[in-house]
Amino acid sequence: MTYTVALIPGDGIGAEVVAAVKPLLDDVAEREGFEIEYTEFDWGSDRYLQEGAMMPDDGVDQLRHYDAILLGAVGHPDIPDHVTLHGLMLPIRKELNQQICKRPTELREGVQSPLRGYEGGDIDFVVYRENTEGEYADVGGREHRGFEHEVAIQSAVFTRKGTETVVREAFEAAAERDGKLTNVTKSNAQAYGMVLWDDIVEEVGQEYPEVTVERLLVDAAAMDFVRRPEAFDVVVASNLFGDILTDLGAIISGSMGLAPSANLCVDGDAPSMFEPVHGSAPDIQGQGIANPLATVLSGAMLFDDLGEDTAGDRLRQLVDEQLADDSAPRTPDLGGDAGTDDVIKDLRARL
Ligand code: GGG
Repeated sequence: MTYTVALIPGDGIGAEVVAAVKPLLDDVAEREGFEIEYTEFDWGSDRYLQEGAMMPDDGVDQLRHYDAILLGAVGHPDIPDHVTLHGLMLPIRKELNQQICKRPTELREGVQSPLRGYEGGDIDFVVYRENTEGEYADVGGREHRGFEHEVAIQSAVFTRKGTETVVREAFEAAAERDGKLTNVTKSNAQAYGMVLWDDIVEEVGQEYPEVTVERLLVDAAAMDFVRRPEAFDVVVASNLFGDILTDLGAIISGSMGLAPSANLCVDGDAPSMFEPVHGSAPDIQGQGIANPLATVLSGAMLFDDLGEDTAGDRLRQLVDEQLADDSAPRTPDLGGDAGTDDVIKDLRARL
């Protein structure tokens, strides 16, 4: 079996980790009896600086026929962040109907959390983030630029279909896991979209009597991620809140360098996209010290999505073995002094 994967290394350390991880994915695929045929796309900020666009006009259409997409990161110190995000990552998610973003949050054995008293296994939840609308819908405007009466309007869009899609997926996950769903909104202050969201959680919840639903305002949720992270099982949140909470989740689980994500196409007629949660990190770009494990774990989610679960499990097992081994190489974000390539070399040797 040969799968086609569109590879978008992107910017900064995104390109570094994708290049490092690719041979490991090939090794695991070969062992499990399948092959990956990559097509690399040099889209991103360098292209923007030369040609004025992060990707070609028909970029998203070029991706449609692949089995999956692996993305590194976007972001460049000389380009405003909204330009890079809206020029590449957000249109791919939106136009390929990747309505669900799944972000597992685990404190793994051998990894130290900045939270006192927490050890490997103590934090283990998954965040389902609405991924194509909400606060990231490209709706709004800016008038009277530079004048005293300048005004900008940024609208959040919550559709019944989009909200129900992610909420249902989160209930399904909760029913399969520990039976607890935390619904995060700010419906005391945002009386339209977020109240619709809460209503939908209540409606869909009727179909899952085995799932206990907890409602938290996002400020309380942020506090509880730090105060009692062990209490979470499945979390469902809007685009913005899910984005913020999963960075917090990554840090309490040891490092941004360990957090994977999957942007899942819900209607099955376009590929899903897998990417580390971290960005392009220009502060460490070019030093060869970026942690590649978030991309390895994103690769594991990509394998799961292709139906190659054994290969996905093998990758997760390799990462777990490495992190549990005191003498294994670790990048500086995990307190070590090893480089990106050392970590991958060690994983390949373990295989
Ligand atoms: N690896 C993905 C990446 O570049 N993340 C940076 C970022 O700003 N992400 C925002 C988002 O996931 O919506």
